[in-house]
Amino acid sequence: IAKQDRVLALSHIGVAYFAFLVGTFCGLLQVFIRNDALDLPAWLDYYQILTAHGVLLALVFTTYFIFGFFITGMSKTLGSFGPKVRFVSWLGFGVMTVGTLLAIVMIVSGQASVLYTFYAPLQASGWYYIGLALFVVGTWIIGFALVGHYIIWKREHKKQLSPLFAYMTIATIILWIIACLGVVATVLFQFIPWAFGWVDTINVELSRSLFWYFGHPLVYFWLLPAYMAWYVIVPKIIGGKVFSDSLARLSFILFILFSIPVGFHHQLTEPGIESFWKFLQTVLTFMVIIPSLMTAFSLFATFEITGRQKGGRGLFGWFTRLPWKDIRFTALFIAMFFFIPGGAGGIINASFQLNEVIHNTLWVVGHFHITVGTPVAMTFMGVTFWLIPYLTGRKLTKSIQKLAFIQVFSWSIGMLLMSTAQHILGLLGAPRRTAYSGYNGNSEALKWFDGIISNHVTMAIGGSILFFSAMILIYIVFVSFVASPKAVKEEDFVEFPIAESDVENTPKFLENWWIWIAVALILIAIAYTVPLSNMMHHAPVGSNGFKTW
Ligand code: HAS
Repeated sequence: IAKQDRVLALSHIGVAYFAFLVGTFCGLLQVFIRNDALDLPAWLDYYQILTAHGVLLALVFTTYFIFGFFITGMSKTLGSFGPKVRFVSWLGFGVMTVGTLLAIVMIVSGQASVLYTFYAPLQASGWYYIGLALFVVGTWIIGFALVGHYIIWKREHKKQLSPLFAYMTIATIILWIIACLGVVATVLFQFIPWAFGWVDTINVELSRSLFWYFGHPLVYFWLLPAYMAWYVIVPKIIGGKVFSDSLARLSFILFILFSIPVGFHHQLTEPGIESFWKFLQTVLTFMVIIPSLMTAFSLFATFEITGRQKGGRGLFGWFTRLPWKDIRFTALFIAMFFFIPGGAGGIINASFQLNEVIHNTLWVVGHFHITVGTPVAMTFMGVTFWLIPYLTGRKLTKSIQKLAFIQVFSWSIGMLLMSTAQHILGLLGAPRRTAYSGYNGNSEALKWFDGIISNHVTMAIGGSILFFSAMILIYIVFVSFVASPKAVKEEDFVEFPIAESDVENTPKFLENWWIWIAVALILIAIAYTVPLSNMMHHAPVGSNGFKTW
């Protein structure tokens, strides 16, 4: 791909890994505080570190990495960007980075210890919300640039289906833009006026609902780029092709339809929302599980077909024919493996009654470490190993590959220990989001930590192994950016693996975005209009006589 596109992509990936470095350090502090092994100085607050950890890893690392990946893949599959697309992308990068810096300054200066979910009535400095708004606007600008690049390609290739990678990128951007409407509404119309003191109250229930309207599809904004690697890149690495082009496209469409009208499954224990609407959104949540089950089916099929083609016999012989020594594959396979318990945990969370048991406990923290923290993050790691050398034109040396194995295995072990402890402690009743890790010496609470796995030490050991793994990764990233020898010979150049995908039988209507956007909006209207308008109707009245929106 063109040099300028490489620089653009590398800038995104560079910021992503800087956020990763600081964010994982905050994670290390986190587990030691919870283990009562670290007393923070008076100027540093537990919630401040927790906010930095969540924002830097869950929002900044993921988003920058995702756009770096999209830019590379779009330039690779649709051709290099034109000057306009490139200019708009840089503009988006600039706006997003100004927003990120503003938000980080607010967190570091202790004026935004409101966690990454920034629920009202917790209040941060108004500048924090401005930073968040700029961050989202920046992503929209880059998103529009990528959509523009796609439209130009479509004009030149009339009646052709776009390459699978580009199709999936556009689907993810559509999902992201519709999802952000909720968070933009609450930030602009509720948080900013309230935080700057222009109104004196805030409608808490409405703000939480608008947040989760955004918050749940946010997790699919993280997941879908990982699915792109699983669908498009893994088959190429293992020497096969995409199992079914239509199935892959359909699963992305189902995410556009069902990932948004489901936010209430994060609010099942909250008053102010009638049970009927919670129930409806629970049903829709079960619909959004289907594309993940389709993905699992498709991956198993790809593995089995390719393994058999390579001579694997018997019921499981194909399994041994997969390229286990190739870190690009092994990392992604382990990532998928973690998503089996991760997804099962999600189904438990979404079950209306079972949610009563796990809500606001450490179980949820365990859940998101084996969804975004491993399947997604480890897929990004597995992609990083070849993506940076591909962009910098440097070698992926044998020693780096060995280190990458150590990195991926240590991450897996660390995550296994930490998240298992969190799940068990959560089931026993340990709350999340609390600085009181000793639970004020409550003897009943201290009994939770009696078991070997549920011991707080397990969590700290897991967290320390994770930090060790993170530092190896930072080293690999650094070497791939600047220190590894330049590739000169043909065979030293690292490829961007893209699998063949047969489009002959793929129905064209799958790429008629307007149909899917319209159906998505109808579902959102059904799931949200009545409950949101009820919330606005009962909104508190401020001292100025206006209802606080
Ligand atoms: Fe979740 C809370 C429900 C998926 C992230 N989730 C969270 C939070 C985060 C998060 C960050 O209903 C906490 C938010 C907060 O701070 O409060 N989640 C679900 C459901 C799914 C789900 C139904 N979550 C995710 C993903 C995330 C993520 C993905 C990040 C990327 N989640 C919930 C609920 C809550 C929640 C409630 C609120 C809890 C509460 O009360 O607070 C589904 O999408 C899951 C479907 C997935 C599957 C798995 C398919 C498996 C595949 C792998 C195949 C493997 C292969 C390898 C091929 C059905 C595709 C095989 C190899 C072998 C050897 C076998």
